[in-house]
Amino acid sequence: MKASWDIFCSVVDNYGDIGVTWRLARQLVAEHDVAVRLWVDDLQAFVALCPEADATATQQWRQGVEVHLWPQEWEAAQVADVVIEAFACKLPEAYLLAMKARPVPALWINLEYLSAEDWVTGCHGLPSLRPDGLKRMFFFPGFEKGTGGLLREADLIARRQAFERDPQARRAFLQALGVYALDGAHLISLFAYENTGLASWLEAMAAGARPTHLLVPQGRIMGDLLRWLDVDQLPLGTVEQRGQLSVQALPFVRQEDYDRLLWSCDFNAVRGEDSFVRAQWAGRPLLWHIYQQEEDAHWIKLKAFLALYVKDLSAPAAQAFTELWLAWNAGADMAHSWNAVLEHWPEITAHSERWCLQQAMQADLAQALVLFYRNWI
Ligand code: TRH
Repeated sequence: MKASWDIFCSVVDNYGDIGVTWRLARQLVAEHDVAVRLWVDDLQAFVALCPEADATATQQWRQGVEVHLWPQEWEAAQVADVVIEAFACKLPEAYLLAMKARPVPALWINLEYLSAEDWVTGCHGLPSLRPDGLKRMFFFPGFEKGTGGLLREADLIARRQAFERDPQARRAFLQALGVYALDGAHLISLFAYENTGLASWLEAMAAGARPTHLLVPQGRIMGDLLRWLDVDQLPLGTVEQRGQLSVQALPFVRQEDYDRLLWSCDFNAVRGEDSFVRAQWAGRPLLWHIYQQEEDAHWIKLKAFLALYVKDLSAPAAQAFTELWLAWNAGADMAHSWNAVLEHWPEITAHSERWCLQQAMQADLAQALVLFYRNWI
């Protein structure tokens, strides 16, 4: 009989919580032949990533995953063999009681946020014993040996590389989105939170030596963009031109198409957790807008990743790249660091692919979870 997995996801805000858990659920079903129930408390966010989903259904099957609306009143449910509590989302009391009563204990895993900080390897896989006798294991995704790795479908890199070898596929994908970029223009995607640094970046691109076409999926950065363009709206399909910069809004596309968008661009600005990882798998230069945490805890996380990422770049390229990321996350002026990054473009581009292939040598997160379970039983 297949092992059963329950994944619990509470959508705190935005799309990262459901983005990660939906991706993990699909991969477990597709590659590890397990039965997965995904419990989500906000189906609207789910529908954004998987548009054929029904935002009103209490239960539905999507790509082999049994997706449930996380009920307000929990009735006794059969506890799965493996229980994933994503991002400490707090399991329902009734479910915990059922876990306690289970004759064969379930493996209870708290799937943590991604961080490149040093302490992660020391905490990955550690148990925490609770007064009620239940044991919860802490599972940390990460970039280095000794962590749980990153979410990556087994064929992802091969699919991306096949897409890159097929210019017609790229053109067709972009044209379906209404994108007709100039030959030779830098194509950039922009997915970010509100950012006061945006105007200076746009100015720099508008004044640049070569054309840039900026693609902006619907989202939180739109207000800053409209303000700089000095327009009330940017309807889908229209292109606003300012100097060397053309700007186009895109619809929020399904999760699989967002990958293709990243693969189609020369540079991707991403945010949060899942798009950040996907941009790394795209093997292209990226700019990360990290999710802000209380007491500025996110700066430590940002700098830890940067230190790791730029290690193999030349000193001037590493400096330009680091300054760009720091400026973006501080909402500061981007002009100087953007122009510096442009000077090191070929090196940074080659490094992005190397980083991707190096990271792809690690076991992926789904694989690591399955192995963790096997070792546990
Ligand atoms: O949306 P995010 O900012 O998500 C989060 C949440 O805020 C969460 O609470 C926080 O804890 C976490 O960040 C760190 O960014 P993220 O993680 O990149 O999630 C976005 C998802 O949306 C990702 O799965 C990619 C997907 N996406 C699409 O499917 N289509 C699109 O057009 C775009 C722009 C994104």
